[in-house]
Amino acid sequence: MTAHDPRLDTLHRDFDDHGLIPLWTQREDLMPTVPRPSAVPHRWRWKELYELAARAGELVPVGRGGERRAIALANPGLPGLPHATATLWAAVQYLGPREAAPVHRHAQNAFRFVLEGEGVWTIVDGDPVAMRRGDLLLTPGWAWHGHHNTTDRPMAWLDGLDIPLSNALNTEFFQFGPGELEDRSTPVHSRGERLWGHPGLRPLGGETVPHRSPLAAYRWEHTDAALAAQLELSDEGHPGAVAPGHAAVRFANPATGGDVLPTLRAEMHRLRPGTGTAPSRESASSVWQVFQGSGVFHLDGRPHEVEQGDLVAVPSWTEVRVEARAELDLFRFGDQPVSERLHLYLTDATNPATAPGGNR
Ligand code: GTQ
Ligand code: FE2
Repeated sequence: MTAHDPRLDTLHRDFDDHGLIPLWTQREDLMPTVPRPSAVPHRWRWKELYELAARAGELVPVGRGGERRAIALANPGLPGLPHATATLWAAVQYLGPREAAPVHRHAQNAFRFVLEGEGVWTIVDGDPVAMRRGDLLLTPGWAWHGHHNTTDRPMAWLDGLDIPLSNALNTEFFQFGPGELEDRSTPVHSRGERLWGHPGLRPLGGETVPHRSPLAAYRWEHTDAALAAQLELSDEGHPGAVAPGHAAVRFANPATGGDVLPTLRAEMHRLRPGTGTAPSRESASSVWQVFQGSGVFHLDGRPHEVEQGDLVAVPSWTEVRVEARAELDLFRFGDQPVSERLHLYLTDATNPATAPGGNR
């Protein structure tokens, strides 16, 4: 068999006619030596996002059918798709004064992270959960949820979901709830927080399912205090921070210590001004949002300046290095629980293919 044998062209055409594709023409794309995502590293400016969301607020009603005034980050490497990375949905959701988003539920896992504002309650399986600046709010798969704005000001926040993953696996299920939100009460603390929101204390009567955090809200005052304490301890010479000047926490299911959602990990990082992270890669994708401060994301060596609210997509195996200009608080979420649980999670330090005697 030679490359010039005309029978080879005929064979390839016949493959095509029979719904077949040979490995040898596509091996490098199908099975690259390291992940080569179509999604690209990218930054979105919060200022621009917010302004566009506000315009949608004037023109687009929230209601049954469309369900949410949510505008997704669309990765330029995935043209036409509302995907931030191959697996992650990240959107700005905008709710005008006194507006309500109808109750529904779906198999996809969701959370909200609040950059600014307050006065919206999200009702998760009948438990009203206040949304305030710096809070992480969970909506696990199949939980009923609707949101309502109790104020005369609009509010916008970040939604994170595993929609693209669910699309890839074709595991999408969705159900409408009653049109009207049944409970418009506005408690400061949700029932889940009253039961589970006390550090180190597990309620003896608390019922849980292992894959679902019983806590729907992670409050900024706790996250902030945890990060501040890590930095203080590290100043005093004690271990605990990731590195000098770099504190970080993972949001955890208080019943299991595991990730907050089966498919999504969430973290908060604090970097002192002038500090930076070591460059790293992993076989998982993330989206970062600047909660406060400013800095630079170096993504595969290219610098992207960021300020408050800006969002950054980091596809699998992108090299990331973060530098803080002003003290930098960063929210991050990613699909790490998926690759970890499937034993597919590698970093540049643990990639066996870089061992001697392997790849050229
Ligand atoms: O708030 O329920 O950004 O169902 C995408 C899908 C938000 C939500 C999104 C959703 C929601
Ligand atoms: Fe939803």
